[in-house]
Amino acid sequence: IPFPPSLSSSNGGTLVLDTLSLHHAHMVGPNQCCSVVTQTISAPISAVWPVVRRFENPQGYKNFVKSCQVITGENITVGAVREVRVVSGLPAESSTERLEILDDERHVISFSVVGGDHRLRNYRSVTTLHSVDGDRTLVIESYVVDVPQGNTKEETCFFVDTIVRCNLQSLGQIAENTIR
Ligand code: A9S
Repeated sequence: IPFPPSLSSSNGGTLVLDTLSLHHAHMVGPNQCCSVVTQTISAPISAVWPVVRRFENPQGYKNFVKSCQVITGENITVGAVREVRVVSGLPAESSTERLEILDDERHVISFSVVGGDHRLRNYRSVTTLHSVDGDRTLVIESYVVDVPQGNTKEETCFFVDTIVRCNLQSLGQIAENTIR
């Protein structure tokens, strides 16, 4: 099932519509949910991308991450796996995540969850950056995830949207601070 359904055909011709159908179209199974969160940042891509692209350092802007270790060696390329430790107070302690896309030209990063003690099985997200007026950045982050036993799609999306929104707001503050 293409995502988001109403924007899935590439008939708009604008950059954002093309990007949505290219990078943010997920296969969504019957027991999965998907959503997209956007954030506009008052800093150029050149200030945002260096923060987002660091697969080995998600704690650079994700406040729920306590520490991170890449367990596949020095090379941060597609297939690299990181072990993320989560701050206390969340229904999780660790998450094992695989780098799926790292495109420095198009400013696309994607990872999938391959393990951990949390409830977000088969989580996969794609984050893309888009220049707006040269000096601002539009961040688009979409994801798909299994709906955990005992939860609804709505509850799951609400939980994940909240985390992603926090992450992107933090990213914005950090990038905006680097250009001040
Ligand atoms: O890390 C991200 O980019 C996005 C999310 C939704 C991460 C979620 C999380 O790391 C917790 C914050 C610990 C919440 C995972 C994988 C599971 C959770 O329950």
